[in-house]
Amino acid sequence: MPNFKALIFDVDGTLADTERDAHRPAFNAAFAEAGLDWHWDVDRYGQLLKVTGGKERIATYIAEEGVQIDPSTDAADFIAGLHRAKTRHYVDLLEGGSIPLRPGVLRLLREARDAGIRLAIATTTTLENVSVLLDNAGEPGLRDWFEVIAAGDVVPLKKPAPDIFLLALAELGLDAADCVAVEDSDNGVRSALGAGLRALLVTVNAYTQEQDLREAPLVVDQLGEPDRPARALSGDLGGRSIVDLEVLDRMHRSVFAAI
Ligand code: XBP
Ligand code: MG
Repeated sequence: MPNFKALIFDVDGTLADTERDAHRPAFNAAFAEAGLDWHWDVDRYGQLLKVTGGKERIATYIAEEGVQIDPSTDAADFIAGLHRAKTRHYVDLLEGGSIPLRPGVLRLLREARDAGIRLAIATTTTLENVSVLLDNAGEPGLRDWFEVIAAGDVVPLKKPAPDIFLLALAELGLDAADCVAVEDSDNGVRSALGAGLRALLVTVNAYTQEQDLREAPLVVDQLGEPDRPARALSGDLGGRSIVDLEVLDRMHRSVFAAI
């Protein structure tokens, strides 16, 4: 039986590769619908990912490009309207079922659930977006596997601030030392560590593989499946070829034993 009680997952980039092929096209569709000539290609979007949160990302783009907004419109309302349209496009896209969970995600969730490990989410994106991802992941009822879904604008500050992980911990009623967090990015690592979640697994993706993730005790390319071994980029899989509860338990014990 693992020594930790809950797993807290990030969503975008961690549960699924949503950024490049779902969030990005949804932003572009919203811009086109609003008659804007903005287009975020894969590289530009990668730069903009330094800012978490869709509304915050649009505001950053406006500032960086020096875009002039009609002075008769309230900038926050304008951004919120674009973001609502973006969410609509995102939901449409995911309802089409085109974004699968990353390798090993369902396997690890199932193993944790069967072992009585509690499951939670701490994400910057909206509850609507989390729900549509989980509801279209090919596992009926998957959303209900998560006891806590902390998402979006419910906290004052988004990642890299620790607020959303602190909220997930409060809703679980657990100390950080009783949990393992799973993230994909440097902003997520800072957020989790800021909340005291030192037992932290990072599964990188194309947008985050070059980031400085040294503070995480274990970094892998993906969680792995029996026919698709996981590779440790830093830290130790202890000779195993997939990230399972045994790997996470060893990582958790070594992090908290070191205190
Ligand atoms: C995810 C994000 C999100 C999505 C867009 O960060 O930054 O902003 O890109 O979501 P993390 P919204 O994985 O660290 O939580 O447009 O719904 O904000
Ligand atoms: Mg992420």
